[in-house]
Amino acid sequence: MNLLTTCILIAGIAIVHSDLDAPKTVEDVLQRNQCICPCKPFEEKEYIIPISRTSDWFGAVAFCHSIDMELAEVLNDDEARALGEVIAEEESDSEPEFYWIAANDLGVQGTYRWALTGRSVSYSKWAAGEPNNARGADGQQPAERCVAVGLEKLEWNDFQCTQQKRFICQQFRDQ
Ligand SMILES: [Ca+2]
Repeated sequence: MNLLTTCILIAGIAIVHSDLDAPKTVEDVLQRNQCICPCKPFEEKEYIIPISRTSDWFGAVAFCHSIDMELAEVLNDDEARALGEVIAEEESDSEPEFYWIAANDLGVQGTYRWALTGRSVSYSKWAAGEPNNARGADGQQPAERCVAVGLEKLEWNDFQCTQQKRFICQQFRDQ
């Protein structure tokens, strides 16, 4: 057997072996190539709460943009946990305190979307009885259309978008 034949034989064995060993499902691919899809989203996304600043919901969207961030989206349990950690680091002197996030139903009442992307809100952590689209005690106020996260239980509630609240911005780190 000359060298060329040996090389072809080895290459052939390698191909057959790699075929047998090839990933067969998306999960296989992701497990073998974790850099394709990081398992820890917070290696690439971070939340911040601008210090001592309150705003209505629209101002919160604008402020986050002004510092090259966007109002926070919370897409899954991992993100909810990370958001909770950022809120827990805050010192609060007023209770109960809420923080604006990007969810709103300004387009179609009852259909919640994320401000910037327009993606539907599929993951959510509504408090019991929320969202209630409340219109104030006299029933004459504009309906509640913008969502904030509560300091204590990290549950969501809808509020009138013109209320002044703290808010949370997000940004994606460069990979
Ligand atoms: Ca409400």
